[in-house]
Amino acid sequence: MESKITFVKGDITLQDTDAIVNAANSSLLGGGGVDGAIHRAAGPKLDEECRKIGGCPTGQAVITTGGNLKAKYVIHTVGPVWHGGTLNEPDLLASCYINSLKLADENGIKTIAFPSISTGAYGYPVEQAAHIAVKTVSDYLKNNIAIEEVRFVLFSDRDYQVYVKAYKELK
Ligand code: AR6
Repeated sequence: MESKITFVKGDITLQDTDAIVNAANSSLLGGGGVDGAIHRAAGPKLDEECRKIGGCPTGQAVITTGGNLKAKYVIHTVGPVWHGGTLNEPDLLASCYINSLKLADENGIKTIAFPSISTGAYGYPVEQAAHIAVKTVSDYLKNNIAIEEVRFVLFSDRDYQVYVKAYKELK
C-alpha cells in the first residue's frame, strides 16, 4: 500500500498543499460549510473566477487559483446530495475524487488536500463516504507516480477517526 495518503484533523483553508479541494455546489457561487470557509479565506478573486466558469455538474470538478490562500489552486467539486443511496450517489462521490485528481495531474499539482465531500449539508453518511473516498484515492494512486501526497483534512475528531479506520480496513 502506498504511503502517499495522509490524514489530519484541521481546517482545510490553512493547508500548505499545492491545491485544496472545495466541496462546492453546482452554482460555484459559494455557500456554507467548507465552501464558505474557502471563499472567505481566498477572497474575492475566487468568486470572480468561479462566476466566469459559470457552474459545475455533480461529480465533476473545475480549477481556479487559490487567491489569498497558501494553496496555489482550489479544485471545486460538487458532491452528490444523499437521497438514501439509490440515485447513484456512490459513483458520483467517487467521480468527485477521480476528477479532482485528474485535474491535479493536468496542472502539475504534487500535493492536494481533500475535505470530507458530501458529509455535511449534503447528508452523506460519513462511514460510507469515507470508505469510497479512501478506496477511490488509493486505487487512483496505484497508477500514478506524479502525485506525492493526498491529505484528507477532517474537521472533527469523529470524522478523523472514521477516515483513518476506513483506510486501515483497505489493507
Ligand atoms: N476545513 C475542513 N473541513 C471543513 C471545514 C473546514 N474549514 N468546514 C467544514 N468542514 P459541507 P457538503 C467539513 O457541508 O456536505 C455548502 O453550502 C464539514 O464538517 O461543507 O459537500 C456548499 O455550497 C463536513 O465534514 O459540504 C454546498 O451547497 C465536510 O466539511 C453544500 O454545502 C463537508 O461539509 C455541500 O455540502
